[in-house]
Amino acid sequence: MCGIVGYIGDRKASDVLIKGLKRLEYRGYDSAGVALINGSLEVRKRKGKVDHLSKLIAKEGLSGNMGIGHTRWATHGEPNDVNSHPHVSENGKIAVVHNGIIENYSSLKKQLADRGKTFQSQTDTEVIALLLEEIYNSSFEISFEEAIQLTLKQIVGTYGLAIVHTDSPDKIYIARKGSPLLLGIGENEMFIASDASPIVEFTNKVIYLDDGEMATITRDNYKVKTIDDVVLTKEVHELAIGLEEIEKAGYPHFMLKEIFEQPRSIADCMRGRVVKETNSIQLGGIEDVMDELVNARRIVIAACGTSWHSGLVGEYLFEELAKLPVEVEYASEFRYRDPLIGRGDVLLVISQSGETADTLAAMREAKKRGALVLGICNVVGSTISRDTDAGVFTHAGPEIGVASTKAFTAQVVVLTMMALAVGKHKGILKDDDMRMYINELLMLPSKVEYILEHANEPIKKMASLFTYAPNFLYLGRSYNFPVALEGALKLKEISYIHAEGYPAAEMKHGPIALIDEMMPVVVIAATEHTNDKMISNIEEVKARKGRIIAIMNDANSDVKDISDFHISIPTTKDCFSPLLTVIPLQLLSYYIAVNRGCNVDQPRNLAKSVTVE
Ligand code: UD2
Ligand code: GLU
Ligand code: MG
Repeated sequence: MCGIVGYIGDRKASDVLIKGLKRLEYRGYDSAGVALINGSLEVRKRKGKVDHLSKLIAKEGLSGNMGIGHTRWATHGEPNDVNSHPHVSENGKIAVVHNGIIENYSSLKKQLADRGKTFQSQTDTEVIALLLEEIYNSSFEISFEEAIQLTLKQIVGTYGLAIVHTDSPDKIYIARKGSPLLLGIGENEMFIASDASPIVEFTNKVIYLDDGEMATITRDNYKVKTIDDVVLTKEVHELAIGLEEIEKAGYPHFMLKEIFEQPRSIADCMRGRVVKETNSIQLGGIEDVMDELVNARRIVIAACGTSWHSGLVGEYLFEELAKLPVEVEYASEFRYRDPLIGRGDVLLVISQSGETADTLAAMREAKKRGALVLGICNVVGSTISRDTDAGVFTHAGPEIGVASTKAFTAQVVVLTMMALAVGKHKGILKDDDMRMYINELLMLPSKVEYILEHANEPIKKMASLFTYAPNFLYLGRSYNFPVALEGALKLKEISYIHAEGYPAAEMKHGPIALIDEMMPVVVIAATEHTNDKMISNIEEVKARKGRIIAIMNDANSDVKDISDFHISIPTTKDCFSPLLTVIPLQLLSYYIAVNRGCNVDQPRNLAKSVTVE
């Protein structure tokens, strides 16, 4: 999920690597490290900024002309010096840097431990170093390249990998599955990186590795193969873009990049946790507290902003799938009102950064009163993730745009998995129910992908018609009521248009007075059991000349005929609907904000992580 660099040539490798790591800093990271081969393997790694690492290297010195480096965004094990990459084999000869998640890492780790291997870190990555060493040392007949292939065949998950070995001090090995890697070709020197930003100042000739491919690189040559040993001829591309564009992967803003990352981030969040083979949900983070959760009197969810909206979706999920009563509170209100919470209750706090001040305070208040305190955070090692009794990480990857998009969907995925796990544990969901839900869950990433492919252009066009609307109303029912709130918040945050979200039926009790031909009304009509009701609400708006933008699906095709605009999305179970319906709303707010010339990634007056009350 974070960054990789590598160099082999005549330059001082540590300089190239540090510079490259600094170029990758925009991605957000928690620690960094390098490994160089110069006679022996030299590793330097540090928690925190690349600057810390660079000072360490300046102090201790580090010579050599080849090596690999990494900025880490922890998924497995907290950000500290030991968990930083590179990870080294037991004999100190192999170093590995890795982006991504090894899904079957705990079973591999157990097998290696049973065979007497000792691990230094809590990372998933270290199993690669140890397994590779074991396979390579198992026979004289195996080349290092073959050992890498055999290792990768045992690995389930995603990786961008760079590997060095003191036995081949003139080679860097790389491999890719689901996490990007490219090779930069210079004059008698080669560069590798997870995106072009560290390479662009040295060369514009690059080769993009595809999934299932690996390469062996020397200073003046490279050989690309599949991991099944089929030799490939790769096209050499010319880089013709600037640094800024590279950092945003070609998107004009981080927000749009993050919206488009959602098929991937949703899959990452479910990786190793939604297990089709065993028809189960495995959330290691809450295993130990499952009994307490199952027997809880109620869950109180406390959060702020977008996380509060995901909490509201959580209420519907837990109450439907696990029959567990839930209340959702603004963290700021909860902390200041002498809340009725104690032993037998669960407080679940949700925060992207894990540092939100009010949410932290709510967590401390509930802890003091004896409740079990659980967290859902995106940032491993954050204060909330450390101070909660247990929890689940969202693994959405670093989110840079201030307006949250992929963190929201990942939070909803975690809440969904939690509700299913509790429902199963309580015996409310039977095996057949679980099978049905799991099948549907696993289809969500491709359904989100479908929406991004098919709805993006129509929404862009539609947005231009509403750029100067002074107000917006968003209506939804059931699972899509929180999505209406989230859609309105997205628009407010980045376009500065006044927008309100309402449960559709509440419209009659006030906001209907606002409706006239100037008022666009976004109607989320994609939950099957409320379809008829939504149609009545649309008619009510139309009768007052409001303009309807409908988010709908085939199960509600009548909506098409009575709306001014409609965005069609795939169908899913009602309880998973927010994960699809929110996507067009993110895009709509994005394009309206862009049309209005707003600073989308850094809206005025807002900060990414609100660490003040
Ligand atoms: C965890 C470990 C992983 C591996 C795996 C074994 C981490 C980050 N993940 O992944 O390395 O050992 O288990 O199957 O080390 N937590 C909180 N509050 C929060 C979020 C998380 O206390 O807000 C705790 C959680 O209870 C667990 C740990 O942090 O002890 C990791 O949570 P996770 O969601 O990454 O758990 P899992 O099983 O996916
Ligand atoms: N899963 C690995 C870790 O937690 C790699 C994380 C990354 O992509 O930075 O160390
Ligand atoms: Mg309730």
